Amino acid sequence: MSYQTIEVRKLAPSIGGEIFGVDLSRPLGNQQFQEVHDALMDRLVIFFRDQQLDVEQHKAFGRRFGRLHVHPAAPGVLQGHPEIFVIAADENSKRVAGEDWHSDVSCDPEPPMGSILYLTEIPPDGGGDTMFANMYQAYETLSEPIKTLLDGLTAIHDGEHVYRGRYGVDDSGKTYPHAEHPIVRTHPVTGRKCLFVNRTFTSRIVGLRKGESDAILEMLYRHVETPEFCVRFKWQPRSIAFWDNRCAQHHALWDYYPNKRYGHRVTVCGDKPY
Ligand SMILES: O=C(O)CCC(=O)C(=O)O
Repeated sequence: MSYQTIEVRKLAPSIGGEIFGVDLSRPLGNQQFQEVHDALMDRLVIFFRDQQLDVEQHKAFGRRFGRLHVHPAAPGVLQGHPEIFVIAADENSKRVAGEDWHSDVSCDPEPPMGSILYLTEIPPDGGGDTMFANMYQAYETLSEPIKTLLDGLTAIHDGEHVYRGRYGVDDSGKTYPHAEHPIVRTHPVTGRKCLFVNRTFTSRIVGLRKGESDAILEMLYRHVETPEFCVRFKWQPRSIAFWDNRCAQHHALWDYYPNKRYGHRVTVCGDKPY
């Protein structure tokens, strides 16, 4: 990849790039937008430092990539901004978002293409890193017999066990999304195949006995977490991470309790996986 308007520094061999030369509070010109998009396609997750964004500027950056997604379960806590998903933890938290490996809201029939997280408050003693894993590499490093087994299989992704009661609001009578997706999906931009099951949302493989499904999913979840597929991002106040949910999974480390960590996420809608 060669870039004219930005600089991209790799953070790990196969995933993660830190982007320099962009001020995300201003509208991106067409060439810079294209280069940021290319960097995301190439690195799967891209990072920006020292950005100063208000909520409207954050949403405007997200809209450059597509329609904004409204979370199916989290109550919009920023008045007038249902597209802002608040990421917050402090001494009263019982859990935090993304504590296990996942691809965002994969239980949606059309799961989000990407997520743009902007953190403004970081735990003072360190911690709160986010890990990202490359799902192209996860697929490509499976043995041929396992690839053959998985190609053509689908799995159910369920929101019910993740979201029911989670946000402390009365959700009786509410239904949460669930969807059936191919276990191996094709990225609509790069055309490459990637593994698309995750520990948080995927509940079973269609057509297999429960024991078979559980065993294969556990094997795949462990494979996804292979350290060589990962990059680990250390946040600073006003850093941004923008990840492609179609080909990367992530895991937020909660090793900083009872300290505070705070930010906003804008999520870009995606398409039905194929
Ligand atoms: O807090 C983080 O670093 C990521 C949280 C998360 O998993 C998410 O926004 O999907």
